[in-house]
Amino acid sequence: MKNKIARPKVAIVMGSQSDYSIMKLCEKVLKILKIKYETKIVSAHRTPTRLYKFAKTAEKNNISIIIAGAGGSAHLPGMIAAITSIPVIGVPIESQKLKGLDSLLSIVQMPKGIPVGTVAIGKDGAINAALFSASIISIKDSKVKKNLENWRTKQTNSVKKKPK
Ligand code: RP5
Repeated sequence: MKNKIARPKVAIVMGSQSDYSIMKLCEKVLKILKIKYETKIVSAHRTPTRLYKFAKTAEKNNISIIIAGAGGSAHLPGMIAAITSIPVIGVPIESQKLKGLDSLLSIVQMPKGIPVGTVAIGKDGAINAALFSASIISIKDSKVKKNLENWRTKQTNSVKKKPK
């Protein structure tokens, strides 16, 4: 009997409920591309035990990629990456006072040894984090590759030749 290989799953995590209006764009894109995902609030400073348990069990729970959105000092993606070797993509959330520059620098400036892939601040970053996950999954999953290629073709076709 053949062993059933589990489809790759993405975990979308965020530091606070207030990040969800941005992070739900990851869900939207993954849904379109037919990629399995789970979504959780995991805060590095408010729920450190939850963070540790999540990162420690991610591999056992068949998570292939983790997208972590955080704002302000934004240590969530780096902390998760320190606990698991599953690839982590950080989405800098736009903060009120510094407009997300704080989040961006916190996530992108990981010292050598523990990498975190970093995308743009806010909505663009959330969408690109999901698309980037799809690209990584596409290496081994031909269905996702096809879905991603279709998505790109649609995008190309939606660009008009002349402005109105
Ligand atoms: C971070 O603090 C979260 O990722 C969020 O972006 C920011 C503000 O959180 P709230 O005060 O809105 O809960 O942990």
